[in-house]
Amino acid sequence: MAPPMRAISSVRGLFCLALLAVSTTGRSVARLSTRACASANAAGGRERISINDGWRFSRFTENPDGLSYEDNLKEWILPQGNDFIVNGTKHTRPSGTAPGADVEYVQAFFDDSAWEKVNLPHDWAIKGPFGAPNISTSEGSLPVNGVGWYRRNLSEAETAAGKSVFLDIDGAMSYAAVWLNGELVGGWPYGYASFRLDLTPYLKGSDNTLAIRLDNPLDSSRWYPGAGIYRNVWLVTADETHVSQYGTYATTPEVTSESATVNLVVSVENKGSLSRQVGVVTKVYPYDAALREPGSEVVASFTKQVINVAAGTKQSVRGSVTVTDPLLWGPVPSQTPNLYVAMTTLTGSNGTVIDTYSTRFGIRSIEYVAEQGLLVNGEHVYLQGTCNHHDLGSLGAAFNYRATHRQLEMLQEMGVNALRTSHNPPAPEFLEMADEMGFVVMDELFDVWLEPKVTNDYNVLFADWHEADLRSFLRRDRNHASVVAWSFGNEIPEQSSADGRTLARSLQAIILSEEPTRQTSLALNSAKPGTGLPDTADIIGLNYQGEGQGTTFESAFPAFHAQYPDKMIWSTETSSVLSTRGTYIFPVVGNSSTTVGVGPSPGWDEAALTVSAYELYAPSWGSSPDKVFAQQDRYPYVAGEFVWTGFDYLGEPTPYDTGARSSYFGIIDLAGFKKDRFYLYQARWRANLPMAHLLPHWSFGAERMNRTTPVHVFSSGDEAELFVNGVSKGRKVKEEYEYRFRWDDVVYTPGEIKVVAYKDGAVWAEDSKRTVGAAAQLNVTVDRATIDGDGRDLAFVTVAVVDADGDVVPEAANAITFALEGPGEIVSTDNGDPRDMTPFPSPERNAFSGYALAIVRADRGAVGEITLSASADGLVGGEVVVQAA
Ligand SMILES: *[C@@H]1O[C@H](CO)[C@@H](O)[C@H](O)[C@H]1NC(C)=O
Ligand SMILES: *[C@@H]1O[C@H](CO)[C@@H](O)[C@H](O)[C@H]1NC(C)=O
Ligand SMILES: *[C@@H]1O[C@H](CO)[C@@H](O)[C@H](O)[C@H]1NC(C)=O
Ligand SMILES: *[C@@H]1O[C@H](CO)[C@@H](O)[C@H](O)[C@H]1NC(C)=O
Ligand SMILES: *[C@@H]1O[C@H](CO)[C@@H](O)[C@H](O)[C@H]1NC(C)=O
Ligand SMILES: *[C@@H]1O[C@H](CO)[C@@H](O)[C@H](O)[C@H]1NC(C)=O
Ligand SMILES: CC(=O)N[C@H]1CO[C@H](CO)[C@@H](O)[C@@H]1O
Repeated sequence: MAPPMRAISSVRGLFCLALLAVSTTGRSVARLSTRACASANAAGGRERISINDGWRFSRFTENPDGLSYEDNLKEWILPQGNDFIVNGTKHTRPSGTAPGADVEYVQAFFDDSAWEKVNLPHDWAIKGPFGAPNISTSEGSLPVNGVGWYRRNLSEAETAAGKSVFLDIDGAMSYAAVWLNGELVGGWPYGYASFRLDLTPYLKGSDNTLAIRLDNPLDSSRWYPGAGIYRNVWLVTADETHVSQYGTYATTPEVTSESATVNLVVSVENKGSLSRQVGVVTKVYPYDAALREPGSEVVASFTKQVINVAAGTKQSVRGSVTVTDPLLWGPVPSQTPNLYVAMTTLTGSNGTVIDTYSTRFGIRSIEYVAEQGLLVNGEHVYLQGTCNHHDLGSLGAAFNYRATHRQLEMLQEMGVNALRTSHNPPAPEFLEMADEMGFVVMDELFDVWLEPKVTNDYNVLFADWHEADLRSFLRRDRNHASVVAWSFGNEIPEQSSADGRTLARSLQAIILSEEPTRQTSLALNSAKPGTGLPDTADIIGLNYQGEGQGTTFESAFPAFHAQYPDKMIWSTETSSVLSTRGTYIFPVVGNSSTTVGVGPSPGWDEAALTVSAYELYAPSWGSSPDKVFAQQDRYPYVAGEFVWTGFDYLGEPTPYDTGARSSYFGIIDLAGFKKDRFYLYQARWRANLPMAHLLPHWSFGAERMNRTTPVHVFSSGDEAELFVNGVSKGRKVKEEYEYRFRWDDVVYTPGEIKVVAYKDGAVWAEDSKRTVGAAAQLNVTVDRATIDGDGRDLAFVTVAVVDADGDVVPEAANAITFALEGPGEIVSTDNGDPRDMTPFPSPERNAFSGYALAIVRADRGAVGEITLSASADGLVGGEVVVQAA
């Protein structure tokens, strides 16, 4: 046994491996990898380093190399899935020379100096321009198609006797094929999958050339998929006998506040040519959320087990420990997301450490109760969820830790406690954040099975890849405390057929055989009780039908509840309300069950391509938030809802298929500015937060003078009184099944509207809006005053167009020019207007409804002040200083 001090430092060293994946920035990765990971490595551990930097990239709209997955790569790439095929047929790598050996891009001698220098994660399409040839508006009109080649010198990877070297790619869009030193290693076609390649057999000393080919066919997605190596990439070096990829599986079958059973399976892989005797030891430490490291106190130790692992095989050991007085993981705000770390050490026959591996997990129980909903640690948690696409607005699909964290912070501010990863596996870090921040997650794979939604979507891969993709997804994500359900299909076209049922049963069987501790779900928009799919998944997941689509209140909940009395029901997709931030269209027609279908309708301005932000207008399948709330409240056995969507997202520009770049569904717009709807959800989901929010703005032109201009209020109070220019318009009580206060007969005259909300008879919150003056200046603010100078961390700079008194001018659309001084760059700008086709990197951006955004990144190694200034003709400009540290 090592002495105590050494034990702690080696614990930290071990944990660097997991921290690498969760650290905010490349800088902290570097810091950790030199400090802690180096010591772990010296102690015989593994090393996992980021290889995001230093790539060369080129995109080709015509196939430049004669390669194609379908025509010549497939047979060579299929064996990559073998580790994840249990029931199906494994594939054998063909003999002979693999394709691509004659392509110059894979050769060391190829001169790539004319190619673009890029750092990963990288989305080749996000810079635009919009209107890309051959790209549908549903894919966002951005140039996602074509073949992309990435090259990098892999001097970090070294051949060493007894070592294995792996390339871990968290996500590459799509049809990845990887060559090392001119030889095809393998690949993975599904663009949302994480995958590992064993580079060991292809390494040549430390002088290695890595080349990765991606291929995005046209019509492969119903939304903006992004393009490129858009997630993190890692190089893992370990002893050839090591803990396998996704090689641990922690479960907590018995949990009380006094004690918990933690079961752990550790899979050990021996890639060497000799049988190996291996000792497996695991200790459990609490996770220190503040330091983002394990604590030093061992709370439980698994009994050491010694196994013989034959050459070229894997072997698992199972153990069980009791943790007394466990700190449970649970969703905020009622619970705390405590985590633990299991540190596994493999030792050779003479006691030398040969591998170290950390597994972060949570101790918690989940129950799915048909009459009540989800219980976490015995407590009922009503699910206040959003559906989330993977893009990050103007940053595209390229994963960024800060941008993702900011989205989750905003959702939490609104009261969200549940996330649906619609409709594909998220970046691994998304789940790390969900664990740490205390969200529950419905983790989703598959938007289609065999029947397509668009020609080249996953339907072309399903037969060959569904088992590998499904098992790989489950193994990657199974240790996340936040994940409470596996969704294996969204609005699957075959949802009502007998064939669909057969297929669903086989997928359900795979999930059950791989990961039985969570229930499964499907998102069903048309299947009825007793038809194809509802019979198969554990949880009944309904898209829209539970609330009643359109204006009808005819709910599918009772029929499903009657037919499946033992299954929990949740609304996997709700509302789909559309709106343009800050845009109000008159007359305001309709009540809380208003829908507008498709086509010209009240609440829409088809010429302007806008939808009114009274937050009432949904397409034919949707419902206002208010109607969804009412239906959820009428059927209290329903576990909760996942609103479509938290944020606007690129592509699928409903309702305007032409003329818009992004959807209108978001509660928050593409730039991250809150629509009025944010406060309607906050009022319900954070009932104890005193808040009131008035709409519309009160700065209309002469054309609204003396005209009926309804005033609506979103408040967590139970009563509210509206004053128009000091005159009361009456005090209203929120009746049962009402979720907003409405004064629909207010006549517009300039001045001030003010609401006073009450709760239990006492003043609870106030809000007011007044008629503003002309735009006078730009008010520039930043989300964080200091960012890491690591080439990755971001500052989000907001510009508000304000009048002489500092009030936002609600319809301001001034042309703003951004400029930056200091060691950083403007990555992108936006304003949340779905119609704005200015390329995202442009430093010139019109304000929209009073606001514009610039995203600033500090250079790698930057220290000091970065000044971002904003100017506009006729206005006093503004600036903000961000410290890079
Ligand atoms: C668009 O599609 C046509 C027909 O398939 C093809 O000839 C052309 O090269 C494509 N253009 C681009 C820029 O992808
Ligand atoms: C233990 O065995 C390994 C090979 O398995 C060897 O590299 C190492 O030097 C040995 N250590 C000791 C202390 O004998
Ligand atoms: C494996 O295949 C057999 C025969 O096709 C089938 O009965 C069984 O349900 C399958 N198991 C899983 C986990 O898919
Ligand atoms: C709400 O409006 C719809 C038409 O949009 C109408 O059919 C319905 O009766 C109205 N409901 C109430 C309660 O006024
Ligand atoms: C609005 O109403 C007021 C009072 O009735 C009247 O004096 C004024 O002329 C009206 N203004 C317009 C633009 O109609
Ligand atoms: C203007 O900037 C100040 C900080 O400089 C900030 O507190 C205030 O909220 C901003 N106002 C608007 C309308 O953005
Ligand atoms: C991708 C990359 O950095 N390639 C470089 C590898 O090294 C050779 C020789 O130093 C350079 O010519 C390449 O540009």
